[in-house]
Amino acid sequence: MAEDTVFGKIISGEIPAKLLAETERVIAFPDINPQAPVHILVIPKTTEYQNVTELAAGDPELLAEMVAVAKQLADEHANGEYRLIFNNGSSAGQTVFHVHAHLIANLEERSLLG
Ligand code: DGP
Repeated sequence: MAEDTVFGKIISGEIPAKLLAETERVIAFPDINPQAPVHILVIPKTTEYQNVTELAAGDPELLAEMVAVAKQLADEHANGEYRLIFNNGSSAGQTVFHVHAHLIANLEERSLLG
C-alpha cells in the first residue's frame, strides 16, 4: 500500500493541487518541479500500488486508463506527442511511492525555461 504519501494527501484534499484531468479512477495535476514546458503527473486514486510493476500485475486496465488520460492531456496541452516515465525504486529516482506517470511534452520548448 502507498497510503501515507503526498499523493494520498492530494487525493484526500489535504494538500491542494490543480486538477487537469479526472476520471472515476485517475487524476492528473502539474508536477511541482517541472522538467519540461508540459510536465503533468497522472496517478490512480487508489493507494494500492506503489509502482507500475505492481499496477501492471494487479490492474492492467487501470494502467491503460492512465495512458489514455495522458494521451488526452497531450492532445490538450501539446501536439499529441508525449513521453511517459515511471520511476521504479529509489535508485531509479522514485521519491513518492504511489504509482505515478510523468507526462512530459513540448520538449522542443525546453530552451524557453532558460
Ligand atoms: P518521482 O521522483 O518519480 O517519485 O516523482 C515525484 C514527483 O512528485 C516529483 O517530480 C515532484 C512531485 N511532487 C512531489 N510533491 C508534490 C506536491 O506536493 N505537489 C505536486 N504537484 N507535485 C509534487
